[in-house]
Amino acid sequence: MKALITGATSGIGEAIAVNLHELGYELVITGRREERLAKLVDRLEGHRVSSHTLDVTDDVAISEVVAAAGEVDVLVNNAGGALGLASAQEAQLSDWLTMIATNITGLTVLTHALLPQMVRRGSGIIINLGSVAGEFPYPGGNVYGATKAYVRQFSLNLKADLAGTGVRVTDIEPGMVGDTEFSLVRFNHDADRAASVYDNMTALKPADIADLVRYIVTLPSHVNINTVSLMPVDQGFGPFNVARQ
Ligand code: NDP
Ligand code: 8X3
Repeated sequence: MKALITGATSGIGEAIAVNLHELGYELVITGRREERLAKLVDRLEGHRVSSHTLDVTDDVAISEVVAAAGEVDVLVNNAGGALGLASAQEAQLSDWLTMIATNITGLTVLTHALLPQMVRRGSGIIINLGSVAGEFPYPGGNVYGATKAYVRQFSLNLKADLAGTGVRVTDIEPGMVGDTEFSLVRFNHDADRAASVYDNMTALKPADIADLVRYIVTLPSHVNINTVSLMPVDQGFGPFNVARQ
């Protein structure tokens, strides 16, 4: 069995790679940072692992990696993230466009490229990383949350089209996951601000998401988990904000 994972250079993607490797999967790990990929290959002792530097916003690079990967049983569309927490009226357009290109277009192009072989084989699992931000709005979540709402609905619509093909699709929607670079990237590498997001609370860990992936891929082939929403016990839902005069 072979799994292709995007964004395997840190956080959730890396943990999923380690977990699937332990399960005996052959891996195709990808990400933009070559030295991180090399480190992960070393950690996995190079056993049944190939790595490709891949920016998911590059369509040509996606087709090259898909051609090199061969038959893929599990696609984990994990690459993505948030840029900034500014209100819509103050956000940078370039941040919005990058999130759309990565979280939406990259995931969509890669899925389109791998679907035909899965349908031909009559098997395959696509696991997308959505977020609770795709379901619940919060101030500053604007385009990030919207990209994850796309991931959720795209996953469900894929499932609708793929009924009867044997191909399965799951959208995993986590809340706060610590020990990742998510907040570091969101806050433009301001380490103190990123760390403060997880102050005095216990966030989910990348391994929690990887354990969920392990569960999903080991289910009998007639079972499809459509969506999974999970949060730290310490996280809840915000109140509506009210602008008072
Ligand atoms: P990290 O920042 O630790 O990991 C993000 C990964 O995405 C990195 O491996 C990064 O690799 C990769 N990536 C980013 N942009 C690109 C790109 N253009 N092309 C290829 N790879 C890219 O954060 P997480 O592990 O937390 O995030 C993983 C996923 O989980 C994301 O989709 C995120 O939105 C989602 N998520 C995270 C939550 C959290 O609280 N941490 C909660 C809910 C969802 P590189 O820079 O090497 O390319
Ligand atoms: C990341 C989770 O709650 O920080 O997708 O938006 S949250």
